[in-house]
Formats: sequence, C-alpha cells, structure tokens
Amino acid sequence: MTGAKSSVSGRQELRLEGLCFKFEADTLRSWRDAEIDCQSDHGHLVKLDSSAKNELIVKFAQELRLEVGKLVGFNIGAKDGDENGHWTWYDNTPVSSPKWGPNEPSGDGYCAQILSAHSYRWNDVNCSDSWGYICEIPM
Ligand SMILES: [Ca+2]
Ligand SMILES: [Ca+2]
Repeated sequence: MTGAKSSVSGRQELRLEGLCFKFEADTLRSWRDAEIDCQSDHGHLVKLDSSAKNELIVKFAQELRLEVGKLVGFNIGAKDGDENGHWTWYDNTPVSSPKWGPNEPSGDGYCAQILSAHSYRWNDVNCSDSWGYICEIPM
C-alpha cells in the first residue's frame, strides 16, 4: 500500500483510498480531546482495523523521524472505556487485530497509542496523558 503525502502547517497528511490521515505531532492532547479535534474535522481517531492499514501508518510515522532524542506517541482510536479488557473503536466495533508492542497491553491505561519505543506498535496508556494523535477523515 502506498499513499500520497503532503504537509499542511505543522500537520503531516497521508491520503489513501478515500481517507485522509492527519498526523498531529506538535499539539499534544488527551485521548478525548484528540478525538474531539478529529470530530471537528468530521473524522475520528484512526481506526487501524487491518494489518495493511496498520503497516502503512507505522511506516509513515517512522518516516517522520520524530523519535530522535524523544519519546513519540500518537493516540489511535482503540479504547477500553469500560475497562473490561475488550478494546473497541469509536463505533463500538471490537478491535480484532491489535498490534501490541512487547509486554503490552501492560495495564497502565485504557486508551491506545502507537509508540516510538515499541517501533510504533501499540501501547495502552493513561487516557488523560497528552500525546500526538492521528485522525482519519473521509475525503
Ligand atoms: Ca471494553
Ligand atoms: Ca502500556
């Protein structure tokens, strides 16, 4: 899978198959505030519901090369809001192909991100912590 890339005022964008993925690395927000920001663009936090899509997003995150000297994380759309160990997307569909990093989910939070320290595999994290995030917006 490949997609067209563009940069718009500090945001990195990747377009693919009717979707625009916006990588926000500079403005850090909690999971909920990030989702609200995505909704203001008529989207949601990214739904990584296939391996191919996950790989595309991870590859793009790695190419941003933001990890030099700093821990970089992007919140994604998976959440376990009712804290029962079953992760879901914004539309309550179950997360069927999670790409957790080593020893994750470690139980230290109920929101998911992709984390540089895990080569951008998934990490469960405290929903109140502020991180970068990735929105998925239909074009
Ligand atoms: Ca749940
Ligand atoms: Ca964790």
